[in-house]
Amino acid sequence: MPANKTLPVLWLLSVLSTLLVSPSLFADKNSAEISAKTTAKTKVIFDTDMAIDDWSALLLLAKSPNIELLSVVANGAGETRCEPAMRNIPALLDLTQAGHVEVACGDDYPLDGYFAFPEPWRVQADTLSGVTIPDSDRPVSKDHAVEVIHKVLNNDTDKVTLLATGSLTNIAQWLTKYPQDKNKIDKLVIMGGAFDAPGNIIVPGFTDEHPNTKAEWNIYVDALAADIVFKSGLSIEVVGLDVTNEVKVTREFAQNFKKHVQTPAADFWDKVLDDNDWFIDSGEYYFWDVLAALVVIDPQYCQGELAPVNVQFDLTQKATDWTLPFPATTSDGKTRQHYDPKTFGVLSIGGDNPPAKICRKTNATKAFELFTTTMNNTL
Ligand SMILES: [Ca+2]
Repeated sequence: MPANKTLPVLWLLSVLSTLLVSPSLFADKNSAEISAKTTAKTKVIFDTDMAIDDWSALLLLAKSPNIELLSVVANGAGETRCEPAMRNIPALLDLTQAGHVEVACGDDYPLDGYFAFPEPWRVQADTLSGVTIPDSDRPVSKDHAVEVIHKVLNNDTDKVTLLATGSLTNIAQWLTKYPQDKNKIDKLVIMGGAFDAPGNIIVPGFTDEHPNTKAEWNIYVDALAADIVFKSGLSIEVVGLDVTNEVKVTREFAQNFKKHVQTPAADFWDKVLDDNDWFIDSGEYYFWDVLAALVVIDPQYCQGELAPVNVQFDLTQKATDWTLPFPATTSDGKTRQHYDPKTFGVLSIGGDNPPAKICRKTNATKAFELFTTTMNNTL
């Protein structure tokens, strides 16, 4: 009996002496934990309007070793329309090694107002800029994007990052219908808005006479949705024109990218760049959505400050010149209203909304490098 009692004591002494002479055991355990944390993938729901810059953001997310892409949703209020988006998203995913991704679409029109992207841009978005890729057999959900966002969030125990690179229509509708889901969100990264930088609504050859000099397109097409989002209390990071102006797509970048092409995703993107050489030469093409995706992949790409963001929208009695054949009622059954195009969707710092992080600076050189290497990885 005495011998048996001494065994645990001896074992404890042995363990203690091992630990005392082997501090590396602690170090190894700690570094293993740190390694596990740093290699944990960020789970992402991507809300996109599937225009030229969204395609590269989608491929980048799907190919990033740091990202687990849970869902990709679109709507018809942004640049693309639902039907082509539901064809193009699965087809682009097939150019990557992505596993199952929930794909769905939402409403065809913004929450309110009568504003839309110029029709030629929408045609280009719907047709992948004329670059053909095979159709996919991946399933597409028949459910509304809002229901799919809710389902995906509730199927997962981890917190999820939202990335929105189109109108905020889906996100606003989801927040309104399922406010209890907010605690499942790590953060929402938005490509949209302009603060000190000029807006981008006036585009030569398309919208020359437009009176709005301050808004950015994603906020402009559905400012009521943006207002709901900025009031929500979600942790928000805003990748607006102030910071995306640092990541202009140049001919030098396109030529360098071409030299590195070695995957189907990169090959597709190289063809898109070839077809858009006029856009690159115009000096008006920036990595808007790509930078927002990079902020999701690595927060260092957003350096900025916290501030409340106010969204402007002013009712008017005058029907706008840009009135399209929108339905007279909104999706929640109210009469669709007219707003002043001059001020619609203008963001400003101030007001009572919870603070959001405004991205002001990034590392453009590293951003382009990481984009090129990720698009060409063969993981
Ligand atoms: Ca977009």
